[in-house]
Amino acid sequence: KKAQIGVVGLAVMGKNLALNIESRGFTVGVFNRSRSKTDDMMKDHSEKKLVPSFTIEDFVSSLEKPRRILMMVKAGAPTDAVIDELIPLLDKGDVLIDGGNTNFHDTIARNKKLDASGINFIGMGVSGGELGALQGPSLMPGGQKDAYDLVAPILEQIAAKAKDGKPCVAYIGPNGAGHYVKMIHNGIEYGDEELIDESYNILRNVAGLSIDELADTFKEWNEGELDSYLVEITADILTRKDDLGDDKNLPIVDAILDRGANKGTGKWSSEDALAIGVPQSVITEAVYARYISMMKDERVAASKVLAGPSTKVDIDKNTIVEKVRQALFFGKIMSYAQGFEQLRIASEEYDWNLQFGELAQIWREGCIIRAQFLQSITDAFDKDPKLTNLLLDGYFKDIAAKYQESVRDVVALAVKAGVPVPSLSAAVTYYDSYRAEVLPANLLQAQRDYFGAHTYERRDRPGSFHYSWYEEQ
Ligand code: NBP
Repeated sequence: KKAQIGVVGLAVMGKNLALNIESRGFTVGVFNRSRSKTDDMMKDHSEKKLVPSFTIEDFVSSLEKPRRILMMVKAGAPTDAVIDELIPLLDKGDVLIDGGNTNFHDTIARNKKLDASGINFIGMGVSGGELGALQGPSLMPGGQKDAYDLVAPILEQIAAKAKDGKPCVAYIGPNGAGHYVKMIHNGIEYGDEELIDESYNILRNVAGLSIDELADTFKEWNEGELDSYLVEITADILTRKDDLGDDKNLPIVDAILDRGANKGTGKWSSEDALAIGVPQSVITEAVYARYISMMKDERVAASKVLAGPSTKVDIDKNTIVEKVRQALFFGKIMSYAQGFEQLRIASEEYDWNLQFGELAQIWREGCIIRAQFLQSITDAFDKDPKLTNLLLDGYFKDIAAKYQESVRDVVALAVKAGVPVPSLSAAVTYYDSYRAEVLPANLLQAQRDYFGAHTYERRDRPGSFHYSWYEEQ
């Protein structure tokens, strides 16, 4: 019997997705460049409906037609190498899915190239890490709609399910739309993490909460409107002790070096925000926060020579915790408002017709940013599918109004204390910019017209004007 779908690339993600698909009753063909991964997988799962192949030719012929192939290999050149090996073996109508963390520009180019030979190409964002892949990830497939329909029955079964039973997968849009949405998901993830990390830093290093008090605080927060996977794991992390060093009572976070790494997807979302002209400051500050954290040696040296504030700030431990909670939620709202604004503008720019409510819906479970909060975003777009900015939805507008005082207090406190809050301050700045009827861009336009004759528009009449700056008045 032929396999109903094939998986190429059996590292942790490919293996777990293949096992997930098999567990839903499908026969899965499996192939990996180096034989050892396939052998290991078959040794551990010999009783399962897996069809191993050891050459790419055998793998392709092990699949029923039209063939459905899921690639889970390293993004970039390895993905191109696998595609180039597969193309001559595939037929018109086959569906090739790239589930790697691929840059959406690459997906647009590959979709176009393959479409010319009649082979469907789906770029699919996969979120949820290795456990998600095995038990139910959030899936963001983009490509030809007909091709999506051919794989939808499988994807719907392997995806995570939200509380209302809906699978966390939906057709995102043509060509690179799926990988774009995954990229924004990852950018939002950077923002969420940075906002949590800044909140932790203020509570620990300005308010002086102990590590146990902090763990309890995050645990409590996870029971309210901040209920989310990232807050949940943060609470757990803060309870854990070092397992390697001499002091087994040392909190593990104090054993871990403060250099924040990244694999580039947050950077991509900021790059595209710049490219298409969207203010995406909360996420971008989160990317910068990782970059400056990497400059550990420079920071250590600078810490010895650069002065901080000399005044001690006075705070009441009891009120600060709730203020930080509100500031964190406010920051999260600004970050998602920017992320969804970017999706809206990208949808026009790249002609994707994205369904924003559906995107929030498929992020409710399975992925790293899963949170109760995403239901409120789904509800907002259900009420008004054409909503220009999340902040204009009644629910979010009211929370922003209610919590703005706290975020102002917390950011002011952090600045006074000399503790960096790049994303929280970007959040309140975005709020104040977005709600500003007048910004000082009038002066900017005068400057541009002065030095470069770039012209300016007027408040009282249409048209563009140039002022005679170099004439005496
Ligand atoms: P890796 O990203 O570590 O990739 C390893 C796989 O790529 C192996 O199967 C390897 O085969 C194969 N490969 C390479 Br490298 N070069 C190849 C080539 N030239 N030809 C054929 N195969 C090649 O694995 P992963 O962590 O399982 O991730 C797979 C994809 O899923 C990546 O794009 C990743 O970004 C994405 N992703 C990962 C996560 C996560 O949480 N890890 C989440 C979501 C998405 P070999 O065994 O022969 O070396």
